[in-house]
Amino acid sequence: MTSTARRVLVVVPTYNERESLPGALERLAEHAPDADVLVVDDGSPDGTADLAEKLSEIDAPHRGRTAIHVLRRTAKEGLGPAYLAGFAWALERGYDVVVEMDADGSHRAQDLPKLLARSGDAELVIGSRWVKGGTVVNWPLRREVLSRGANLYIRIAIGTSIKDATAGFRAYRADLLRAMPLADVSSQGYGFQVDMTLRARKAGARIVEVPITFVEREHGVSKMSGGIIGEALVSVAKWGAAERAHQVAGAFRRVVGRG
Ligand SMILES: Nc1nc2c(ncn2[C@@H]2O[C@H](COP(=O)(O)OP(=O)(O)O)[C@@H](O)[C@H]2O)c(=O)[nH]1
Ligand SMILES: [Mg+2]
Repeated sequence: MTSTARRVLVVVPTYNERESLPGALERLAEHAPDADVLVVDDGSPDGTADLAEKLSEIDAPHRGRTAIHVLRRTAKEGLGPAYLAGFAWALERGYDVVVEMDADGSHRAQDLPKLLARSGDAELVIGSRWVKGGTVVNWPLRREVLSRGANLYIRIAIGTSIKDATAGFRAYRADLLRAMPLADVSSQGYGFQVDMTLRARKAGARIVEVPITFVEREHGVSKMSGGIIGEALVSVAKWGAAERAHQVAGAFRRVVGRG
């Protein structure tokens, strides 16, 4: 069989996304009718999980074979733990490809086939705003400057050529997730994405970026705080220093001929 027979799970973390979720799921069913969806909700007070469960019972016109599952978590613990729970759920059920995708419409379902097409030859495919052909719609200049600046800082600090390491629209091959140590991932938000990128690199993964169009949400509010940005920047400095120390130690061992 060709790669189209792979089983794909799209993990969609939600916190108060009642207004955005129905459209996001509808577009997913339309553009990726063979993928299943797992909504991972952290006890949204607005009833997002109940709504997701209702939607899973409706026969949407485009849904095809798509199943919508809901994983209810009791407390808001942040994006990282929600994704880790979603990955574990996917691996237990034998999915071949696991996608990260926001519920707020920022990640367009019509870009997903592009990501999935590349996941045949790359273990991690990043939907990138900052490679040629990638773009952002409805972002104020200061957000663009912040994201581009943060990614430049990451490139320099950890020595990577990846242009959008904070991106949250990704396709992981399950074999990569199985090979990555995930038990000690404690980072949140943007830091989680960078952390996962570094871990994928360490696991020897082929990582590619494909250009996407990122559309700022129309409904609801961002859950990312200044604290989450700060956490990411501090973590990157730490990881960068550790990488450098590792490289220096390696060079030293080569020079003195030990190992
Ligand atoms: N389950 C869960 N989802 C979250 C949490 N924080 C954010 N999300 C979801 O993660 C996605 C991205 O968050 P968002 O606030 O849009 O971040 P931004 O696009 O970087 O401003 C959205 O689908 C949110 O609902 C959380 O603590 N738990
Ligand atoms: Mg968003």
